[in-house]
Amino acid sequence: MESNIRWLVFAILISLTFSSFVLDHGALAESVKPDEAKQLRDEVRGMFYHAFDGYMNNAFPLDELRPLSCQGEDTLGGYALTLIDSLDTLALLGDRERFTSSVEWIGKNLQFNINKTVSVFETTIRVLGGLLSAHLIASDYATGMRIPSYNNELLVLAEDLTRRMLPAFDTPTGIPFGSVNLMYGVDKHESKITSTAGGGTLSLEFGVLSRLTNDPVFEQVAKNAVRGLWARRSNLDLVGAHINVFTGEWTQKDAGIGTSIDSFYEYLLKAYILFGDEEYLYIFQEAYRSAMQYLHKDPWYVEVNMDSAAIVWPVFNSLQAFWPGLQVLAGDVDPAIRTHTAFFSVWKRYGFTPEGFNLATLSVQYGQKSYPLRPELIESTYWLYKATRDPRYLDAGRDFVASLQYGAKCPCGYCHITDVELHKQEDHMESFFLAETVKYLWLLFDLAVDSDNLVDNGPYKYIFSTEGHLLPLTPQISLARERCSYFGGYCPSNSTKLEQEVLEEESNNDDRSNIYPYHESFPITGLIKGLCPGLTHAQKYGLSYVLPEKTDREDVDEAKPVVTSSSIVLITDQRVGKKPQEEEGFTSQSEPIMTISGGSSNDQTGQELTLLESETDDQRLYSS
Ligand code: DMJ
Repeated sequence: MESNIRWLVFAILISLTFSSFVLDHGALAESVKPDEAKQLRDEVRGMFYHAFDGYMNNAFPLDELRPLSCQGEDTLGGYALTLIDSLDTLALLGDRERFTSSVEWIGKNLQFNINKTVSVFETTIRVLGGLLSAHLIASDYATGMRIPSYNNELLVLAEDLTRRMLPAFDTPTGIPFGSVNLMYGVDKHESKITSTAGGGTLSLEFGVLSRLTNDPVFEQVAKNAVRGLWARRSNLDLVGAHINVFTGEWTQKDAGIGTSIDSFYEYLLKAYILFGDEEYLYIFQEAYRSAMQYLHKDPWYVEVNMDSAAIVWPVFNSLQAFWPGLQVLAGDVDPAIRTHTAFFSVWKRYGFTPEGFNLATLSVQYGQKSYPLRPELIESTYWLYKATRDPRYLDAGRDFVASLQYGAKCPCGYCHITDVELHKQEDHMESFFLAETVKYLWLLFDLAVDSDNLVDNGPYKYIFSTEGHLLPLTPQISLARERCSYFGGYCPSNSTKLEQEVLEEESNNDDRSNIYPYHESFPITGLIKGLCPGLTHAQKYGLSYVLPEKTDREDVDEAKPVVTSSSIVLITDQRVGKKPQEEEGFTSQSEPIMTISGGSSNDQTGQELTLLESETDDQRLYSS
């Protein structure tokens, strides 16, 4: 009973705060008009060059810029990281001159035969992804940015780099070590603990490399790592945050959509869209459904124990903010809109999003006060604007620009904010500021102006890697080209139909009560251009979903898999709306290690909310 009350209080507090934030938001000035959107786009371009030139003049060829002191620092491998991460943004901005000179410099000067131990995850998403996307642009007439003298130098580098990372995958689980030495392989003292995002966010880059080199090994090891992680999911279809790559035991059992896990979900869906590999889709659908069941406290998301679903961290963390963008890609737009509004309310409150915002105390989470120029909320804003064309997303964009210009701009670039309450600047600029943050901002406003850019009006549909790198659905890469995707771009042009027409046909043709409601209630005009006609949802995706009869936990294994189509798979119990007992409060059998007392200005209850977990906040590993 007491736990029920606690849960209720928690929910009421969140929704009260949420509505007051929304009211604040409603008090905004006039909406962004086309002229202002153009000005903002140009301002964002100026932001890019302030930071890029600052890096080139003061830090290059070191990895990253120290924008306050106008110096550089090696932070990853000592290989001009920020330049590599910026390449496709240069191309997107149409800067042929700098794109060409940068590609040429990298082709001539970069080498990976170096005695450096690097993160497999960071190296993959920032360096390998940066090289591959630039290669695909520089080598292709259709992009309008082909470099005549280019001779696959970046692809050669990408392959060399990835081969140097392969020793990391030599583990009993297939899940790679977190770090590898580029010259000597994995050090014998290397930690065997890695994050789920670290092991499960390699499939796009490794898959593209396989398709460009005709060597399947890269794609195979990355997929094997995903299988290794997914095979160890809990009975609730949740994954934890950290795992031992040798024993396969979870060393951190907090499940969530943010820190340490985020891009694991992202790459499941994107790997399916890019490669047409249905195994990724099936895993995504199960993982997504479970996330929405256990982690989603509409409109927020919490972290729960992966086995019991008991809430352990009622905290918004800034890495979660990519999720609404992913939901747009998945076609689940309604919850994305609500969640974006909630997350943006945190930005409005502080002018930036802190790394953590506690939903129980409604304050910045202790030890998580900084804003390191992250792109996630801006990325989701772009996707939601693309999907809905609702001008409120442009207004949000204007707020992002204002905060960055007034709060983060510093002499040679943009500074991290160490404390969102005090707006204190720190002398560091992560390379993803140029790879992602500025890129998504520019794309947002360009979409409002004329969308005449490579992504929105180019020769291919593009998938963004988790570092914002552009990976095109070209015939060479995408085996999905014959199928219909949410992009609708692969339907023969004379056979596309409006979403609504397809839905109507489907509802006439089959019993949709058993089908996962992917296509229901789209308030979308921008993203989904058309779907191939005449196919049911099941035919399009080669699978059907059947709700099992039994819903008790003990019965789950018996309930899955249910094979219902000739071409494969599954699905299990949906148990929609049913919460496990422990989720209703913050109680469990283990000893509490931290308590948060009520009494913040927004918490009128004085209730004590107890957080449970075996690691404190500060002890947790974070992915970038
Ligand atoms: C980037 O390196 C990537 O977006 C990654 O997926 C998460 N962390 C940073 C941005 O916040």
